[in-house]
Amino acid sequence: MDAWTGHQVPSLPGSGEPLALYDSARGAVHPSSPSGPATMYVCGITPYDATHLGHAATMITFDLVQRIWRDNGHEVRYVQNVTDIDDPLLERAQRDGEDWVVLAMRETALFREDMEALRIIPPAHYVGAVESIPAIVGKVCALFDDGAAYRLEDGTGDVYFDLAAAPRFGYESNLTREQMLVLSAERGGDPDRPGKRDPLDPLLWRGAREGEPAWAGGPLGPGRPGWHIECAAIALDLLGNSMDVQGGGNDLIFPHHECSAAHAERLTGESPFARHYVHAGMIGLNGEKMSKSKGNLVFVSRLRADRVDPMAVRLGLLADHYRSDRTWTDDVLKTAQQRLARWREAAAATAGPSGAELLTGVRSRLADDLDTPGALALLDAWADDTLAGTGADPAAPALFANTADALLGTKL
Ligand code: 5CA
Ligand code: ZN
Repeated sequence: MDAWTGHQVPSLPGSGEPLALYDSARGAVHPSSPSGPATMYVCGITPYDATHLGHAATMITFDLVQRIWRDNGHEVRYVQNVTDIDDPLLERAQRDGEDWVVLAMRETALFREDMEALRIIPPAHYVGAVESIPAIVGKVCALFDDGAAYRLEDGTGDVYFDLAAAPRFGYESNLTREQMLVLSAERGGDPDRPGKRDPLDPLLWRGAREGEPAWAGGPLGPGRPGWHIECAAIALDLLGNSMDVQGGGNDLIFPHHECSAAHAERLTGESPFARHYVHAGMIGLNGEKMSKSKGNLVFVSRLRADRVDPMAVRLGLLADHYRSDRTWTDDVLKTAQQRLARWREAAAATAGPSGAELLTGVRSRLADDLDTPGALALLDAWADDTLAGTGADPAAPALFANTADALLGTKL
């Protein structure tokens, strides 16, 4: 499907430092040193509701990864999916008496608008689950032929992945089996379902049910794809057997990224599927986790409708480190608005302290696992000094603005 429209990214003099990122599998920060093009797959939305600030924060995080790689001279191959068929979408459509296809189209369109407003560089490939069904069926059949999948013997036609075929299972999340069982039940798995070989075995293909959409599955029979194989199949087809970064929120560490790695690694015989599994923290509201059940979602589109500058939203979400679970409050927004106004004022000055020094500092902070609080502090200090009349570099204000734009996606 179509992505959204990108913006011109200013090029900066020189080049940045290699980007080091925290890898959930190894539990430490390691250099992401792409050889050739840098490849990244980010788990995108399930379009049954509007983009909230949590989605936005995660997309902004990986937008920075792409910006920093580009600043380092890498060609970036970035893929993002849309889970445009899954249980939550069907449940919401059913609840609201709406056609699930129309619901998905509408929310995906709104997401594109939000991403554009937030100046997120679009992925090269923006791919829906539905349009990927033939590819997914191919992968599930390959797993079947390889003895890594089995059909449940209850007449449903449901096909599961056999975790006995994944000896490295658990390396990505580093959780105990007890923790995995709890999270699997909470996050779309079905550990209590009778007939499975292992309670943690993930669904690959759901046989057709009365009243649910279904697609031809060849030897699998009619049905629809499981969630983890969707992301594994799309990434394998567009990025090859392995990639530099697989990204998403930290709610995807288990079971989603663990299972998609297990599927992909069995299909290719290569491990790891991703050289870095990178996870953004969860955004909450006023101290509570932002969730549909609590009804406390803050939508990007609502803020836009209230004439909040998307660049202030961006700065608010960058104010704390991407890996920390953090909350959105009126104060976070107010601080971001004040910062944006101050930066704009400073960018309009006729001279300021050394722009080259500022750029080197910002690049170095961001290369260190996206230390945005550190980068913002340097830009703040430059703006304060400039507004206090310090510094005589006439090229600095333009370089300041280009640095904020190219590396942080913040147009001043
Ligand atoms: N379609 C799947 C991924 S394949 C999915 O998780 N969709 S989602 O709509 O629930 O989330 C879209 C992206 O936003 C995912 O990367 C998810 O991890 C992230 N995300 C969801 N909620 C939050 C939140 N509160 N804070 C930060 N990121 C979030
Ligand atoms: Zn995914």
